[in-house]
Amino acid sequence: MELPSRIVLHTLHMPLRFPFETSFGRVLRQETILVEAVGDGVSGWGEVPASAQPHYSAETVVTAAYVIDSFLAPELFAAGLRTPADCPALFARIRGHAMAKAGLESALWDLEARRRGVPVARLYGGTRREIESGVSLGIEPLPDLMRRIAAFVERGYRRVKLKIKPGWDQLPLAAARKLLPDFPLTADANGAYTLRDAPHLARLDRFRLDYLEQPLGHEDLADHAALAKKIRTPVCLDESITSPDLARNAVDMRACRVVNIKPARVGGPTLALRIHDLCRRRRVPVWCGGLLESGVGRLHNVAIASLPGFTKPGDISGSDRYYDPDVIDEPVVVSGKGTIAVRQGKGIGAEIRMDVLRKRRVSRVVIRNRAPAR
Ligand code: OSB
Ligand code: MG
Repeated sequence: MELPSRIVLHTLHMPLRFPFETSFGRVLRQETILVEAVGDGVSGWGEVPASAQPHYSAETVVTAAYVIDSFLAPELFAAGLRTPADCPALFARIRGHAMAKAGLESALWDLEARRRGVPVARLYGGTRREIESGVSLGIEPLPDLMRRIAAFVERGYRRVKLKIKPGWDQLPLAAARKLLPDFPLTADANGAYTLRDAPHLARLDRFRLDYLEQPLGHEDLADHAALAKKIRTPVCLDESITSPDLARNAVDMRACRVVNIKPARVGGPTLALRIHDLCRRRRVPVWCGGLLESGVGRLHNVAIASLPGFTKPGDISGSDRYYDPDVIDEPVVVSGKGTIAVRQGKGIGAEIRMDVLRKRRVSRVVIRNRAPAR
């Protein structure tokens, strides 16, 4: 592909409509980077939903901006690419920094799709015209949580996930199961338990969760395999799956029976598709997770979730779950039957609201391609 002439990093502070609390902390504002790849007057957009603190992963918006500016963009401008699918090979010498790589690669996919006049979902190999939506609900007082669950189910959402931690698991799950006797329900511990908690986690089996997400630490693959033998609920991994190799190892050693694919966590769309493909060959269902993305990352996730192996509703909710206003001109909306349309317009299928971007922006870095035209 023709390289962009410049890359612009827009760091935004996006206030959340509601505080979001997980086993690792409570956030009131998401910090994210919108990556703009500009070529011939066309802008392609990607997102680095890294947040301010290295709690979910080691990255933050500051480390990601540094790595894109100092290593990834120079590598891209020096070597060029045939297609954005070459990004993982091009960036292989730079270790880690998956979200930084993902943001840059997705901006290139959007740029390429807009130049060709096709939806980015088509370039990713998407096959569905709509995806099933689900919602991830944070830790909050039980009455508020119950009201929120009821509201999302009422609006058509197809699956509800509750954040849990030691001391906050039986109670919310029992209440949710009582409210929704047969509804797809899941729980996410974000690594808050250890293998010693196996007998306790086995007592969650009675809630018939579709799966239990990341119960143990992100490095504890063998412990997850041991836990999986002690509980009936299928284990799903999130934080542990940082690459196709880890996904293959986790599945083959039976550490999990379900995989949460977050394109930002695994290093971008191409690696997400590779994990999708290897799980599909092994008949392991996958679903698309999120990291509180603004509309830009959200629309890339919708496009990726339109691939055939994404057989479970994931964490892709409407724009209004977190933000008002969102940075895209046509917010992501969930239909009354709980689906989100895969955009058929060019690229991600929306334009950026420059008024919102300017209002939320706290820094802007321009990285120019100074290499002679190739
Ligand atoms: O573990 O899936 C997670 C949000 C931030 C960090 C980690 C996680 C989450 C979510 C929400 O569960 C996902 C979303 O709605 O984007
Ligand atoms: Mg998770």
